[in-house]
Amino acid sequence: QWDGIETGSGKGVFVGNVTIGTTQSGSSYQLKDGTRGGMYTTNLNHGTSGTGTLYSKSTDTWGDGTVNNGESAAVDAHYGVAATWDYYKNTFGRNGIRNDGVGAYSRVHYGNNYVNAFWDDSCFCMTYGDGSNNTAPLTELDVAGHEMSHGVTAATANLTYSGESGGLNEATSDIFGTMVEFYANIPTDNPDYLIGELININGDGTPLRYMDKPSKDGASADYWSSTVGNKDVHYSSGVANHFFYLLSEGSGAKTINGVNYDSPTQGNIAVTGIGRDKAAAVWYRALTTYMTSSTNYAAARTATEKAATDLYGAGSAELAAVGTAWAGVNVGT
Ligand code: ASN
Ligand code: ZN
Ligand code: CA
Repeated sequence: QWDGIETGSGKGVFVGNVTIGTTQSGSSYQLKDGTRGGMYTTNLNHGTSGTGTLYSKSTDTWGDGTVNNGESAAVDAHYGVAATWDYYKNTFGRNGIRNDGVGAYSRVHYGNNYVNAFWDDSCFCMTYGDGSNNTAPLTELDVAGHEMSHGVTAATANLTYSGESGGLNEATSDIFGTMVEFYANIPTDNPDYLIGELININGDGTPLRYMDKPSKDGASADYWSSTVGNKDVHYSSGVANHFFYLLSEGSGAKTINGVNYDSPTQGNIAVTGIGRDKAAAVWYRALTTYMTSSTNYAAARTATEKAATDLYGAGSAELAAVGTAWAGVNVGT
């Protein structure tokens, strides 16, 4: 499954036991992948600026799965970049975030009690906080895929990060973060349509976001309305996350990998799913071919319909499903 030369052995907080791409330099080993654009992982050691210190040690064994061992979060981050690289490469032939063969690097242990992770185009890097009390790192796989996908969006449609285009930008990250999780399919992270289900960010075991029915988080929109663009981009994203779930899996109740979903639709329209791989192919083509910085929900419908026509044909069931799924979230033409 993996493209890299996995020489190191690691145990992450969330990924568990994994092999990771490392580099031998003299008598030491570095958390630097020999392939995948040379991506590497550094330790900010609670600082908030700079490149951080490249992880380096005398053995090629990293982390022990506990948060007390700072290498464990680094293993998660390092694995997350590899999984995201491989997903885009093997699914779409995309050669890195910018499709230029350059690997992004990751910084872990940002600041103190920092409950977030973020992508930054200016350093072409991604960064993870350690969460509350510095004991709950944000280094879950769908978060890694989410953040790196912000880089893909910036390099393609460049959806403006406010209003409806901002919701589409955020949803694009949730969609591909989720696809990375399904692609990796590791035993410690059962793939699902939930975002951040392992990091316990709410302190009560609930995920950060739900794609089948986004309003379950108490704030996200299930359906388009003329005011949805006034919401925070992490809530206006709900419309597109919901669209993606419906297009993949269809409306109504369903159990996938032991997780129960129940996806409603506007006016109870019945949506038949086309599967997540086809849905992701439609979104990726729309993102990289038709969406622009100012794309709103109505234009996203048009973009995905063009993409589905390109991929599956003008008379295809896939194209019809795209229209029905958008209708199901109240996005007309
Ligand atoms: N983790 C957040 C996100 O990727 C950071 C932000 O607010 N941009 O959406
Ligand atoms: Zn985001
Ligand atoms: Ca997830």
